[in-house]
Amino acid sequence: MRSHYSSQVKPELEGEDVILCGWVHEKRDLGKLKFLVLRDREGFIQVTAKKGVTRDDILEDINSLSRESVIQVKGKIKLSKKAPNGLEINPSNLKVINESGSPLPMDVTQKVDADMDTRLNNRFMDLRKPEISSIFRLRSAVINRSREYLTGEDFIEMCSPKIIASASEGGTDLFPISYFDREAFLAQSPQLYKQMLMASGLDKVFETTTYFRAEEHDTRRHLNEVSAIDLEMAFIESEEDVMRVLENLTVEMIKTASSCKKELETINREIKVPRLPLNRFTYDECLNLLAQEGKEIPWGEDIDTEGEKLLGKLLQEKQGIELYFITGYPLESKPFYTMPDGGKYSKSFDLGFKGVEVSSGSQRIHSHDLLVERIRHHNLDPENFEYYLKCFQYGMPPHGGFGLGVDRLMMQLLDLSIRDVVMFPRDRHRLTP
Ligand code: AMO
Repeated sequence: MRSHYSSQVKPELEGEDVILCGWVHEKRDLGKLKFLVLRDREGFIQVTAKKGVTRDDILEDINSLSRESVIQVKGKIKLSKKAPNGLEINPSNLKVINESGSPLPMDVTQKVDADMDTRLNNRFMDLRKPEISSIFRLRSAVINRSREYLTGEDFIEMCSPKIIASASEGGTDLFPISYFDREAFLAQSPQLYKQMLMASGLDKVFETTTYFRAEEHDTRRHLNEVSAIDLEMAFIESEEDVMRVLENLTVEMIKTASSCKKELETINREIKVPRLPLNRFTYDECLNLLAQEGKEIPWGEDIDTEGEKLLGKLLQEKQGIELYFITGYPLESKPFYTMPDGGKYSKSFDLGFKGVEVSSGSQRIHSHDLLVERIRHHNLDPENFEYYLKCFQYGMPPHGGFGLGVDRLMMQLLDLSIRDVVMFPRDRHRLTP
């Protein structure tokens, strides 16, 4: 229906006829002159109609059109110093494709700030704002790069089931569903499936995936449906091999974000690309750093949100570090599949980004008997994991992996809340749209 997007209309094309399609963003009536700003995916363009020059029916249509109606405009490109991009369209035809109702449920011109609920209730309209759609164009570029990078590193894309029979990350955060006459759950993660693939000989797999977590948190960093990149690799010497993939991948994703100049300009952000290798801090070092600031965390407990934030602030302000690993967590704080590291520690890591955990991973246990022991230790029943445990009895190589929360990464990258970077977020109170 269109010959050009607004951004493709350039001064060199002066005098040419173009056909543009989009929404009526704004209108201005100066009597003899009528202006209409047409908005499409790529930007804005001014349509200028003049009494005595433009056809009367077009002038009438411009008069009566409601904002946000969908139109098709055919016209000549004319250079104009007064027009926003230095050019305008003089219409020879205007087709009203679908008239918008009014009043509008929210303002698209950003003259009136809407609250988050109004924005999410009208997400289709919220997304018409370039500052909002830019977030998702950038997100798309970043995810695309992750897939490109990992396939380039010989990882095979997998697809794990989202309807599962038993918990993968502990039993408390599951959404139960009815599966014909049996109980089933929405998958918390592809954890058990990606590990099972390590016994298949595929060696290196990843998945761009969805986690379903029935966590009752209501914060700016938690959702109940999460996008993540899950990865697992076999024949590793230690979790260090996995960390190297994670740091390379994350920095590639950040680099891609930093190259999205137009989007960053639209949302008014700058992105710093971290240097490799990333800094590593042990859990014990982090506890010490926090204790020096008066934040005591008993050994063995998770670093809570407040602690994470404080740590992020300290590293950023004192050492200029934004992206960092925390290694050597207490075994007790990690899931049953995590490889122990000499007694009370584990071969695990988290990736922190400006005070928020964006990824966690570990080397996994590959010995069947130790795994059964750890499952029991976590008060889980090995019988429920029979299909998983079987893979450990017939040739399982040493392996490890991570889950990288894409929503969290985007949120930290752009200094926004998690709801800003997810098109249709799911939280405790939101099930529509
Ligand atoms: P974990 O549970 O730490 O690990 O999840 C991995 C990453 O996913 C993101 N994430 C979330 N983001 C927003 N809201 C939530 N409710 C939420 N829950 C998790 C975080 C987190 O770092 N199987 C392991 C990964 C592995 O070891 O391979 C796992 O799921 O960014």
